[in-house]
Amino acid sequence: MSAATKIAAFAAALAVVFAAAFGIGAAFGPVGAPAGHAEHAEPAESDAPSGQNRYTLQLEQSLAAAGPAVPLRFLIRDPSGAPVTDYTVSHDKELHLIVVRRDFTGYQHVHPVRDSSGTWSVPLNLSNAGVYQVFADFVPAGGQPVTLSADLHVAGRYDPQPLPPASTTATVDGYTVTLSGEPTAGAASELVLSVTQDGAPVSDLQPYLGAYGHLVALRAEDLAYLHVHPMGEPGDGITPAGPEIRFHTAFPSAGSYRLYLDFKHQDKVHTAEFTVTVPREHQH
Ligand SMILES: [Cu+2]
Repeated sequence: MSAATKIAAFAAALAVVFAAAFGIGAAFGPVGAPAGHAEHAEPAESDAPSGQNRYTLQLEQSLAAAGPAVPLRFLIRDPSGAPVTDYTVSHDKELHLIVVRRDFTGYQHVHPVRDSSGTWSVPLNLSNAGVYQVFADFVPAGGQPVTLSADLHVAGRYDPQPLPPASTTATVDGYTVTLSGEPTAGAASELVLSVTQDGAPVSDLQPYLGAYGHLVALRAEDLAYLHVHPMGEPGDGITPAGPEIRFHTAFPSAGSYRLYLDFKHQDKVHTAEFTVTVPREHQH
């Protein structure tokens, strides 16, 4: 299995975590806006309820040569500047790394390994040149969830792709995934993703990092990273193993978003991708 398909979880697993994050969703909003963009150059710490702007993501190298397994190394520094070596496991992992090229292609959700000094490393599939955004999603021990991002520049000829048009169906590896729900700007939205294989509903999804599906949403305008939380978890007695997977998210604004659903079936992880348009006004 390639690094590109070693995709995994990022959202909060426990109902209590879900409840807490959901409750502050409106204030929490998108996170991980690119550092260095002028409009984000002066993050107001008081605006970050989790204090996440006081942590930093430091890539060892922000330039890389293209290749199918390019080693990436990085540190997470705490507000004092020290490398973070103590994390709270979320969805079976201390840290989830989401990597996507700025044109929303080349999506990867991987799990780096950490050494005792706090340096994380993971190979990335950077076969295609361009600027990638790297999101580190983690929970420092005793703290709130944090998502940080950094740019990774891959040298070579860049052939940017347009954002695919909005669609409620996606196909991947012989599966068709259908999206329903009413994405609403500035309010909680329930999204339902339904998985079929060769036209038949899939009702034997496998738990993957504590859930039947993991959904990452990125805002098309600025790659703001949205937290999306699965509803229910395997083994809770009420959450079915498909074909429907339900999520809660709060889209902060109208516009287009790119969604990436990871699900596991027959021992393989697949990623279905959607473009979603959140209408400017919601009709009640
Ligand atoms: Cu993950």
